[in-house]
Amino acid sequence: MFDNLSSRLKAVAEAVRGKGRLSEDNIAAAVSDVRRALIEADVALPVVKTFVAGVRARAIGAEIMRSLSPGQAFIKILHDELAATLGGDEAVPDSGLNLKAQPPVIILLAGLQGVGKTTTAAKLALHLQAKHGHTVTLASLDTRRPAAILQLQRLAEQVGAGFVPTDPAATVVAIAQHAVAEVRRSTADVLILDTAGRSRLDEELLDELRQLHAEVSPHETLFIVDSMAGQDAVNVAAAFGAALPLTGVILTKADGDARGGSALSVKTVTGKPIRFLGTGEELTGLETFHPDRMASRILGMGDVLGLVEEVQQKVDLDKAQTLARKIRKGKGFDLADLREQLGQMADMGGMQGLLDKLPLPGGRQRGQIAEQIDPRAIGRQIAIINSMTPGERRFPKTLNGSRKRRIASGAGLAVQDVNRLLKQHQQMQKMFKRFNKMGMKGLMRGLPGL
Ligand SMILES: Nc1nc2c(ncn2[C@@H]2O[C@H](COP(=O)(O)OP(=O)(O)O)[C@@H](O)[C@H]2O)c(=O)[nH]1
Ligand SMILES: [Mg+2]
Repeated sequence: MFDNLSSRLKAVAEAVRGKGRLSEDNIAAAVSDVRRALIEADVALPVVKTFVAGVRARAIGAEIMRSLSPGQAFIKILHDELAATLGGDEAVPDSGLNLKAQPPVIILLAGLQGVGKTTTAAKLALHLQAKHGHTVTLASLDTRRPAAILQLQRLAEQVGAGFVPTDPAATVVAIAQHAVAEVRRSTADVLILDTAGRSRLDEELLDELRQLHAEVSPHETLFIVDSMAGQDAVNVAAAFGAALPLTGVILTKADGDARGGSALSVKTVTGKPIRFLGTGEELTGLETFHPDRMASRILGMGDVLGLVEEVQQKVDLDKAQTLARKIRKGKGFDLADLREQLGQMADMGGMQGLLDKLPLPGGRQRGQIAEQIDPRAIGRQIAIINSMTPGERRFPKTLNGSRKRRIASGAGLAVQDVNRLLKQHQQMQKMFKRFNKMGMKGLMRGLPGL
């Protein structure tokens, strides 16, 4: 996702990091590299201008010249400017939507044809039902295409959401009002209205939406845009933004978007934050959008919180919490804990997707890490720990050469494998210690060294 933008900006950051001190000259060079990176990522020109001006103003300010580590300071500036451009720090509820209203809460989805409105309606229903305890009903206002109504009905069945049948002869407003009445009679508390799109912008569509909006007063009016539309998305977003009081944006097909230009442009153009990213055709492919975390991810600082969330969904929460508590209390992280972590990693599978969120440089190093989380390698590490006594797991420093040899042969491996595991464990211990002292920031700084 956004690989092109990400690798270009990471390269700029790397180059700056290498400089001991920043001068006005090398700041100017870095800023013009940033500009080029944004243009190549297909970011809208006015956004490029604002972004570059923001970076330059902050970089030239005393802030960076006086700082002890100008390279780090420049990366921080890039990060903050990215986060601001992607959406600023407006507080968004965990669910990604403002649903605190008298039910039924109505969510209207609008956008061009083929951008993923119908798919997103089902994804949202699944998200709200599975993670936030809502009961969702879907209704289709796409009266021109019977296939579109059927598509939504099938998706509703798949995600276990309610569905209000559409009378293709009725007006869009009448269908919506009927759906609202049906939902009032049901136990559902959220109604998602999927609308028709056109392949191109046209006034008739915008008029229909405007009227619909006025009649049903949705709580959330979300503009759905295809991430790969690049600069085109900007004009469409502006037109929808002018026609409808949008409350947010959902950027679909981010999984296939190497450039990232729409993500950076759409907030500025519509004035509304991205709320979700569509990240695949399957119905679980929806991510809540956090500007700050996305900025870190683009710069290769990792999305550690996103990672934690994802892992939480996949591993045993209790065990993770016990470990977190133990670490927080400063009770060390012994080899028995490591074995548990490794076991969970082996259970998780699909580690490749998680790699995206780790603060790693690309290329070779990423490949090496992918190798390290190879399930067979994890199995070997667990075998080593299994060959130790409980006392040795607790106090690995007590291991001498002959014990290491015995453990290695017990696990069917070489002494080097045992040493490598011990070293890795030491590094993790160090990292957790730093985490205790410095919180999340310390962890972020610790991870790239792993
Ligand atoms: N890769 C990918 N495909 C998507 C995503 N969202 C939707 N699609 C696909 O885009 C196509 C059009 O989606 P649809 O929901 O029918 O668009 P609509 O015309 O706006 O309702 C379908 O083939 C979807 O599977 C996404 O986030 N990632
Ligand atoms: Mg549709």
